[in-house]
Amino acid sequence: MREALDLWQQEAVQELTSAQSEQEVTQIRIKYLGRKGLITGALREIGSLPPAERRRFGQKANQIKAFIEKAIADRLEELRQVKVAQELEAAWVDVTLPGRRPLFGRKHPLTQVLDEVVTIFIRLGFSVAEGPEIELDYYNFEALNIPKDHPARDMQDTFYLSDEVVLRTHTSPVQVRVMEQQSPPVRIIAPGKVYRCDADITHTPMFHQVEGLVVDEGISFADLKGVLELFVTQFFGPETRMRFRPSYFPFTEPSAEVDIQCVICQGKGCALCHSGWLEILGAGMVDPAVYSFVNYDPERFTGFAFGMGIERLTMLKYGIDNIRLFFENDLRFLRQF
Ligand code: 2NM
Repeated sequence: MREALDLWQQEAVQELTSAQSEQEVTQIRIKYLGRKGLITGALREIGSLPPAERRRFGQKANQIKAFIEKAIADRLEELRQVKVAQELEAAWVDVTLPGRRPLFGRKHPLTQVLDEVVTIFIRLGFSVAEGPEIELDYYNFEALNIPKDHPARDMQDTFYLSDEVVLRTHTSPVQVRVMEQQSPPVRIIAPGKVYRCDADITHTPMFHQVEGLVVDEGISFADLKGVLELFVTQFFGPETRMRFRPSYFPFTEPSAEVDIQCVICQGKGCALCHSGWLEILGAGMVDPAVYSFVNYDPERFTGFAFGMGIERLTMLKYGIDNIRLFFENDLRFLRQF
């Protein structure tokens, strides 16, 4: 019996050494220390031994029981450490690798230029006004002194949604709406999308405009020239020359088209400008006929207005030769701004 105990101890140690999992260790525990286990059975047999041997045998069996319990606990701890080491190895990360750079977005070049234009006029004391892109014929044409038979109303240029409703062809109707709502002094710009029914090398059916309007007592053409001079020198640079050519708009009188000296050839004449000058905006003194639609007193108030296309301005500033690039969303183009 006592030899058997020694043997079980040796066997238990060997089995634990080769056990590779918690479950295998549990089987070994059951085999030796479970309710029907070998050591448990031996302890239960004590009563059948001669009284003189009971004490020594009991001590011996309990020693071996304690030894196997400790061996089991040690093996479990070893297996746990092996498992942790394997998990750490599997989750290994090289923290010295360079990170993956996130893709950074940026504002569209048209938005950048629109924001820049708006900022310049805000610093000059203008406020920003907005209005609907789907507009009544009345605000888009009628109140701007554009008569029914004017070529600007032609089906070719205007997206008509119904007899009375159009996609606005300029942002001037925003200014009419503001004048209808408030009396002078008015000092506003109206930036936004406008729509014209044409598409060729230089035109897209949707483009962006900024228009400006100043109405007060004593506003003159000199004020218009001063404001536009400040705008042009801030937007294109302090050396930029500017010139006015007489023109015609139904809503201004007198009217002018404004050129800047060519940004490419500085006025010598090149493939872009031919003449040395580039047209950048239209302007004029608001026609008294417009005031009659918004109930302004034309004897008391005068004002100027101007309008420019953001696509054209952006193309001139950055030397872009094709307006479609703005609408293709090719990142190789957009990332350059
Ligand atoms: C332009 C050129 C000249 C203009 C006129 C008005 C209004 F509402 F006051 F009558 N707004 N914008 C105007 C004048 C626009 O764009 C080339």
